Amino acid sequence: MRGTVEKSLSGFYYLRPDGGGAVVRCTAKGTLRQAEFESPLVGDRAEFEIRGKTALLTELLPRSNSFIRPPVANIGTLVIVASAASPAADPFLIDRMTVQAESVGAEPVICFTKLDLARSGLAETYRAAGFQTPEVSSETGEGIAALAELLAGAGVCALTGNSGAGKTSLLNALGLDLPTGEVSDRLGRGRHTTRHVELHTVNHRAGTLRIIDTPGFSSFETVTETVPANELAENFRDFAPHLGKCRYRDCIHRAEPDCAVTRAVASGGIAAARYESYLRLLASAEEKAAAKYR
Ligand SMILES: Nc1nc2c(ncn2[C@@H]2O[C@H](COP(=O)(O)OP(=O)(O)OP(=O)(O)O)[C@@H](O)[C@H]2O)c(=O)[nH]1
Ligand SMILES: [Mg+2]
Ligand SMILES: [Zn+2]
Repeated sequence: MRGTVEKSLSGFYYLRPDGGGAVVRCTAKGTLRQAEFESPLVGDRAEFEIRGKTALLTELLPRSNSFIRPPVANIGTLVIVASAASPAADPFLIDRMTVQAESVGAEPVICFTKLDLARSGLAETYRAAGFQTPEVSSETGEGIAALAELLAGAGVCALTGNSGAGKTSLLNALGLDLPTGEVSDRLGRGRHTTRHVELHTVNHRAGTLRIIDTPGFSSFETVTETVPANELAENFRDFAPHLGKCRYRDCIHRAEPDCAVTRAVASGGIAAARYESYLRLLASAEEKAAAKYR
């Protein structure tokens, strides 16, 4: 039988059989458990067998993509959730996530929450960069129907972003009833309310939504995946109109003369903050590559 991993907890994988039916709790075949890179992720498609009272996940089907943080697979849309109020959104975190998503062929959508409290100036920046930027309030419901429309045709979606940004609240606004947590007044940080990754199905007027909720990042965490330096620029969609127009074919768009990207930054065609994120990611990719030879 085949199904989709909806949750993984304490060594068990919870699979929803294709065609519906109750979730089946499986253990994984020994070889799957041992090889770290092969361990099942939420969103994975898998074969399983029911043997008497127990069920066994026997094989993972090929993935269309996967992420390390959050640990999910087969993602159509990565919804980067950013608060317009507290906790303050971190543009560098947003940019890192857009690059991760673009590099594995998932569509990044940047969703700004807490619209009832404030409007994020970042929405315009990201819209201009070519992203969908739904602005919503889970409190008043503003923008939620439009978000549902956007996500209904978007494959399996995964929510990511800071703790307290309002990921779980979005699912509740779409019709679920999950626990959420306050943001600390003093530090403006979330409380890490969501503790595990789980694929939820929401039956909405707009269609059936399949959305993975994930534990939020803390404010200082770094993403572990690195896109190689020479592939970074192609994962900034706002750079696309300018690529291939630099003097040097292998231009890294930093200090080279006659660079179309830095020219676009100077003329406002590329947002300075996006370019700054590019330079930071470039430096860390180079550092990581150099560390390999030490
Ligand atoms: N006013 C307002 N508050 C919101 C909104 N969305 C979320 N909140 C509040 O923000 C706090 C954090 O929301 P959660 O949904 O738990 O945040 P999360 O991103 O799931 O956080 P983690 O599970 O820790 O990663 C809660 O107190 C919510 O009530 C919103 O649109 N408006
Ligand atoms: Mg949560
Ligand atoms: Zn260049």
